[in-house]
Amino acid sequence: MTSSAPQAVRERLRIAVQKSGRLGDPARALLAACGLAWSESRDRLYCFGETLPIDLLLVRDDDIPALIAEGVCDLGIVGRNVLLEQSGATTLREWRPLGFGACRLAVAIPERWEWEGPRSLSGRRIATSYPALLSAWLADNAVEAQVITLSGSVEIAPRLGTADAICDLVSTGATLESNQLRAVETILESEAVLAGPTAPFGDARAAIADLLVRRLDGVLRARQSKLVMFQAERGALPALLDLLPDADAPTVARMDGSDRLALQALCRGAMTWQRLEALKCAGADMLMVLPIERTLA
Ligand code: PRT
Ligand code: ZN
Repeated sequence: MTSSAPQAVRERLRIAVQKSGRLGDPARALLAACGLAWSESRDRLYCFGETLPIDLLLVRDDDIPALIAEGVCDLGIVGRNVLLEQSGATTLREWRPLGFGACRLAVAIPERWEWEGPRSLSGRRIATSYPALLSAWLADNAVEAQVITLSGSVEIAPRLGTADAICDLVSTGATLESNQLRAVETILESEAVLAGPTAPFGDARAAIADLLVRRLDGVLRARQSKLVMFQAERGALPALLDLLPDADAPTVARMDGSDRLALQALCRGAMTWQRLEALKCAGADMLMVLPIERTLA
């Protein structure tokens, strides 16, 4: 890999996306929500952007950091775990967390082990597909252990006797449980991210990337937000606003000919039944929670 490859001047942006696997479909759905549509090449590896000059290259997730570093692609959608494992001190950075593909990279040990903190791993063999992240964590914790790199089926290594513990991705924890392992330390909280170069683009791609990131921010904000609307007596307002600490600049209007107010606010936190009931108790009436289709800041 050469990170110093000369950057070709390009007028279209090329994004690397996982072809199949966990991140492929949600990544394409997210880009489609940003207004992108494509026609696919016959081998279905290249998608030509029809609505914007943004094309997709469909690849294995492990290849994405190198494709960006080599300038083959301009941006990529990849797990933070893969980006950090491969990017070390190179020219890539995380541009945006994307809110899907959440998991954590965790150290897990056999259920029967006593755990007394990272030093319990001293002199042990730890199987992982993330040797760089694990080695850095071991060094940070001043633990000397043997890192065994495996490309898959990491969780069965302790049962096979090829390792004492593992360091792997966990989401529900079901895989660990079915292999009689338990997670004891989280090394990294991960999710899908938009990855790109640290240096700005020096040509037409800069404006296209700006437009894409602005739309992405709008879609992500809309996905996280709900519009909350209700009516209340003026006197109840301070208590109601205290219950909406995540509200973006609430709009308060006086209703004609009365001391009642109509309020609407864009809230980023979850609008649970408990929260609505608390608002009701504090004097909110005619409560409504609406999904947001789109935002543009
Ligand atoms: O073919 P390609 O190389 O492109 O795909 P891949 O098989 O290498 O990757 P894929 O599709 O499995 O994962 C892509 C990305 O999804 C990862 O890099 C993570 O960023 C993210 N992700 C989120 C996960 C998980 N959740 C996850 N649970 N990746 C893998 N797992 C595996 C984990 O390795 C373990 O085997 O699922 C198992 C644990 O799941 P639970 O639910 O039992 O805890
Ligand atoms: Zn992979």
